[in-house]
Amino acid sequence: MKKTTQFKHLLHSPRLEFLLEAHSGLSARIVEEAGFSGIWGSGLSISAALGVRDSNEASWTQVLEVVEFMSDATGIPILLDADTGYGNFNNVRRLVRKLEQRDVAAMCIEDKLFPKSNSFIGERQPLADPDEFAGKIKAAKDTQRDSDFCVVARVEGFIAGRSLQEALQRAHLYREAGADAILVHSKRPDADEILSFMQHWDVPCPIVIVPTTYSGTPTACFRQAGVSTVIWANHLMRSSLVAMQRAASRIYQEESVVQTEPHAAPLEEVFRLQDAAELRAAEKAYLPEKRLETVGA
Ligand code: SPV
Ligand code: MG
Repeated sequence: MKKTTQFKHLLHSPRLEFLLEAHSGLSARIVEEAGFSGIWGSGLSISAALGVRDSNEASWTQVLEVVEFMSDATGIPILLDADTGYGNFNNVRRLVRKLEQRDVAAMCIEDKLFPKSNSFIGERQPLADPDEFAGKIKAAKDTQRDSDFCVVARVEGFIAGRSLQEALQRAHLYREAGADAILVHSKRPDADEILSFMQHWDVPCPIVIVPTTYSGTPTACFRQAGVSTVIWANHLMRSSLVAMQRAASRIYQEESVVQTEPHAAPLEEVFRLQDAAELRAAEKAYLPEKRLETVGA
């Protein structure tokens, strides 16, 4: 099944679905192997892995390069966090074309201003004019060639300290503009904003949430509230960060890798994740006999 169709089914499945963050080809493959049916191409994690801030410091083509590696490495759909769409409706149109060419199933755009800031930094971030943002959604939907490509519209009203009423109004407007799903974001330590939004959301349009600050809320609450999809947005990047810091400091202090070795993945595991076996087989099929010895096949 096409990745776009897989993602559309995921959004509309009667079960609560889960996406896990990835930020590279390797981490994307790890998400797929763990059993997830989809990947969140996190702007925060991709930026962090590139060593820059989540403020559009990585250009959109640099993000595209990363997501292309992720897409090539996996068979499950990717929802790319495309921030504000990297410009106006015209930039969004070009982005949709490029994502479709790279077999990225869906994109999420948020109603903030370019250059954006991460939602957990600062207070009262400026929001986009809702009508202008709705125009971006319409432009994206009019541009896609594959009818199953999905556009998720992200409402940042709660992040900017706006009311439930405004969040709902924006969500309705974006839905009418053609959004396939609405992502409602919140940075409260509890799920109150999300659950009250869900109580008032009476449209058959899937709702996606990102329980990072309210991760203590039992998942069953989201299921009960009728949420479509949960995004675990940054947990591979943050877990790998801790593991790398530990390893780096230990190796530095001990001037040796002996103690670290047992905690590191064996090289065979790295080769397996890279699918080195496929290359060995291809070499046997395509290289002349006399070259096989030199490549070790
Ligand atoms: C991301 O993962 O980049 C997100 C989610 O947009 S958040 O960091 O919560 O804004
Ligand atoms: Mg982001």
